Amino acid sequence: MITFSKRFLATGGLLFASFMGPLVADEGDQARAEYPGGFSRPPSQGKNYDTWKDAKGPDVGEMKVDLKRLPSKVDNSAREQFPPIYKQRWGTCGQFAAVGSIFTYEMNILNGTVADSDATRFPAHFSWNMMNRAENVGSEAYHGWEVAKRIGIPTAKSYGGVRLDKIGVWPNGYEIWREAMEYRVSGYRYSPANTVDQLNEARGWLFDRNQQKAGKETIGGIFALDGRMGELKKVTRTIPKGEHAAGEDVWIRWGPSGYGHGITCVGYDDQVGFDVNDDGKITNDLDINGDGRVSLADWERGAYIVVNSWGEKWSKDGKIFLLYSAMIDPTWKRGNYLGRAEVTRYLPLRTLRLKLAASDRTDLRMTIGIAGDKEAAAPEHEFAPEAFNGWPLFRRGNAGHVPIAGPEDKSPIEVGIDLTPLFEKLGAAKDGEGKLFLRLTRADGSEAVGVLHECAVRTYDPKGNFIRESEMKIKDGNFGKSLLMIDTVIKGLKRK
Ligand SMILES: [Ca+2]
Ligand SMILES: [Ca+2]
Repeated sequence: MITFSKRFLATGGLLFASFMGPLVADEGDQARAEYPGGFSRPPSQGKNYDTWKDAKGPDVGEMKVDLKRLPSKVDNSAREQFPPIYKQRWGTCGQFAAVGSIFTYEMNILNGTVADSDATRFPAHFSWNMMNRAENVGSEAYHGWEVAKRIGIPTAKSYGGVRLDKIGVWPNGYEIWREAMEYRVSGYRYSPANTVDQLNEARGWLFDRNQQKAGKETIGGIFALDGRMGELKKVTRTIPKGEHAAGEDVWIRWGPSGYGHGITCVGYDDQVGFDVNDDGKITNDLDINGDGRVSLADWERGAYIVVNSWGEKWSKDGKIFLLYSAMIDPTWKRGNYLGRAEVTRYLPLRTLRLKLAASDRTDLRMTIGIAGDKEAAAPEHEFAPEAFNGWPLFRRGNAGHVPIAGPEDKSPIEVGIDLTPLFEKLGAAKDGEGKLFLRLTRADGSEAVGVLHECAVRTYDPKGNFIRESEMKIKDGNFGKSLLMIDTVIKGLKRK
């Protein structure tokens, strides 16, 4: 099953072909962050968009790798923070890797919890339904991590499971959207693994993030991987009797054809090997690819441990080895990189609770503004939430031209939007009172219509406890044919 959409590959490949470096790197190349192709961050943000900017942890290559500490094997999927091996349906692989597995794992480590129930697991479909155009198309890991940065991810418990049984459904319930705000990604990064230095940094990340702490265990990180999955039989081998990990399967290369498939790299085993060139021995010091030098590309021993979302029975246990050398594949222009994410907790102080219907959620246009004077005629600061403006961040990856609740469902839904950053922009207000503005309309040329049923501002204390709700008056909630504008006085602001 190939779950990467042709359309995404075509645009990404054409736009970004010029940014891609040589796939066979110089052996001296150090570990470093890189944004390969169009699949590692949203092209709409331009070349200067730093996806690690808000992360607290050290960037790729900043920490010294201490090889002496690294054990010969690490498998983080055996940890209690790692969720079960899932069986995906539809083109959800990217989100099963990015959110279902990696986000869940990292959030449980951060929280000191274990991923043993839906209360501590995170859904693949929430972020998927923000970008899949309400169709069965593939996604990239960054889609999920950007949704987690900008909206957050609700737990599988409040969402209704790790997956839903229908494509394109948005959750109905303020508390689901409010809960999502708490669980966020602070930054994400991609790095190549084409040289021994880069491989060692990756092994260090898998072991303890290259962050040794005296007297304290640091739990290792995991990676998103994009594998080429066509003709897998040609590259899948079973480790023969008498060898380390005999009977297990190993990919000696990526598939010779096909598109990207999101999978999760959970560890490594330096002892796993396979006699790729069939010379009767497993070596790391012979030039087996005939390029006149010995490099990581020639290694027959040492493998990543990969979890796939094709069920726990796939390849015996849902997992497979991937030779370190397979990451160097000059036949695949897209290239292979390791993606990591840092997660964080966040509590909003002000939110907007909305109950609304809309005939086309991608054509919806919503702005929320604020002014530090309750008599103001116009906002001083304004923002346009991505999810309610057709996801401009993702360009063609949007939530589909369907009603806001999902395909063929015209009912209104109740959602929540974080207003805290908007209020922070304001700083202080005259007399401690200001004005909040909400504008609802539709995209130029669209026929979309909608109805705003309820609108209220909610206030929380810094510990996340609900303080109060102030409902805004709506005279006529219809929008689309005409612009809907409502405003309300906001109290309790810092005084100028
Ligand atoms: Ca050999
Ligand atoms: Ca060679």
